[in-house]
Amino acid sequence: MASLAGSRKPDGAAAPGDGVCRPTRHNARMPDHPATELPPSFLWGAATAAYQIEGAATLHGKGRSIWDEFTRRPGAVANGDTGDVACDHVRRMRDDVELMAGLGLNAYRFSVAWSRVLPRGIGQVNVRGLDVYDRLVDLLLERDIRPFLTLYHWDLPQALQERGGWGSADAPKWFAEYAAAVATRLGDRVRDWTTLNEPQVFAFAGHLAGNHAPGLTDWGLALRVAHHALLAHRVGADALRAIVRAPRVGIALDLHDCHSLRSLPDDEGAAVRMDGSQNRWFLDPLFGRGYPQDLVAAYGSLLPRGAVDAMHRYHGRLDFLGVNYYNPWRVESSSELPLRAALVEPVVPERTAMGWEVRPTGLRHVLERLAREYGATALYVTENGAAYDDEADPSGFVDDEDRRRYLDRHLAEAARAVRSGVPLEGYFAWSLLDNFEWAEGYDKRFGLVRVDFPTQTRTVKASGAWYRDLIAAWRRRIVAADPLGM
Ligand code: GCO
Repeated sequence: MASLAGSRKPDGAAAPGDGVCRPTRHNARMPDHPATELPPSFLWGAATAAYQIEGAATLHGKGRSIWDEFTRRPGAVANGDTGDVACDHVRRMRDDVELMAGLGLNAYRFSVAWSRVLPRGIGQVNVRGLDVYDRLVDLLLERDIRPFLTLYHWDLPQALQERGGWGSADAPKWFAEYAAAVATRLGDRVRDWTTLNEPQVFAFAGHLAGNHAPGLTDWGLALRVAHHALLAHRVGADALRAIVRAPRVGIALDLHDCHSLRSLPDDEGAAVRMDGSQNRWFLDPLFGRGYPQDLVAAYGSLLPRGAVDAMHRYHGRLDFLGVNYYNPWRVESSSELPLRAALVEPVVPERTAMGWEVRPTGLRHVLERLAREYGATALYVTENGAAYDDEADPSGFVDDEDRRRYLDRHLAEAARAVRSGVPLEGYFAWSLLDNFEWAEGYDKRFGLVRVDFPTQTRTVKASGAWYRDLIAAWRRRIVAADPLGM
C-alpha cells in the first residue's frame, strides 16, 4: 500500500456514514459462545495507545517523543509514515467515545503521552496537555465506560532520551514524577492504572534489535533498560498509591507461549531460555522471586552491576497483571550468545498479516500458567487481536471474517480458562481503530473499526459488529439470570 501519511487530511469532516454498524451474518443471538457465560463483573474493552492514534503532535505545547524522532529516520518506518496525524483522535475524541458506546464496551484502555504532560519529561507540567485526558476520562465516564489508563506506551520524551533515556539510572525517578503529575489530575476519576506497556518490547526492540525507537542495538543497554523499567514500575506504583485513593495498579506484559521446534534436547533447552528472557525475566521479579537463576547465568557480565541483588529485595506489588497475547513462539537452539536460542517460523496452518502464527490455545495456556505458577489473583487480557489484509467495499465496510474468527477463538479460550478457575476479569481487543503500527506504519490494520486515513472516516468492521453482538448476548444472559439486578 502506498503511503497514506502525505495525503491524510487532518481536518476532514466526518462523513455521514461514520461509525455505522451494519447488520452482518453474525448478528445471530450467539447463545452458545462460551464468552456469554463470563461473570456479570467482566470487562469488555478495546485498547489503543497514544502515539498510535492521537495525532496533534505539537498541540498546546506537547514536547517531542522518541517516536517523533525515530519516524524521521530514513528507512525506520514503512513508507516513512509518522504518528503526526494518526487517527486524529485528540480532535475526534467525542466521536470515538460514541463509537465505543455503540459497540457496548464497558472499559477502554488508552495511554497518556508523557511529553504532552511534561514536554521536557520532568519539571514544568503542561496543564493544557493534561486537559486532553481530563476530557477523555469525563467523556468515558458519561458513557459508563471504565477508563484503564496506561502511563507509558513507548513514547519517552525526547528530552529524557538526550539524558540517557531508559538506560539512565535516573529513569525510575523521572517516571515516578510523571506518574504523580498524571495521578494528581486524574486520580479522582481513574481507578485502574497500568504503569508500563510491554517493557520486554521497549527494552529489546528499542535497544537490542533497534527496530523500534530509540533504535539502539546493545545487549548490555537492553538489560539495563529492562532493569530500570522494573524499578520504574515499582516507584511509579508507589507514587500512584500515595495520591490516588484505593487505586488498582498493574503492568502489561507481552507474553508468549514458547515451544521448541523439534523434540530435541537442544531445542527444548533453547525454548526454556527464550521463555526465560521473554516471560520469566519480568514475571519472576514482579512476583517477588528475583531474576531467574538460569538467565542470570546466561547473561553474566552483561547484567548491570547490583541488579541481581536489587531484584532479591524487589516486589512488583501488582493489583492486577495485564496480558498482551498475540502468538506462540517456536524456538530452536542457536550458537548466538547470550541466549543460544532463535525464533523460527515453520510452516503452520495459519498466520496473520504480521506473519504471526495463530494459536488460540496459547492464550489459555499463558493464563493458566499465571494462575498456577505465579498465583496471579487478578488478570486482564490487555491486548489480543490481529492484522489482516482488509479490503473495504465502496462504502468502506470490511467483511473481515479472518479477524472475526481470530477473536472468536481467542475469546472462547479465555472463557475456558475462566471456567477452569483462572481469575480473568476482562478482555481488551487490540485495537479499537486501525492505527499507526510502529515500524509497519499504517500498512498493518488491527482495528475493530476501519479508519480511512485520508478522510478519517470510521466504519465498524464485521469483526467489530460481531464483538458488539457478543457483548450484547452476554448482557442479555445476565439480565435473564437476574432480572432485578440484585
Ligand atoms: C503491543 C503494542 C501495540 C501493538 C500491537 C500490535 O503492546 O505490542 O502494545 O502497540 O500495536 O501489539 O503489534
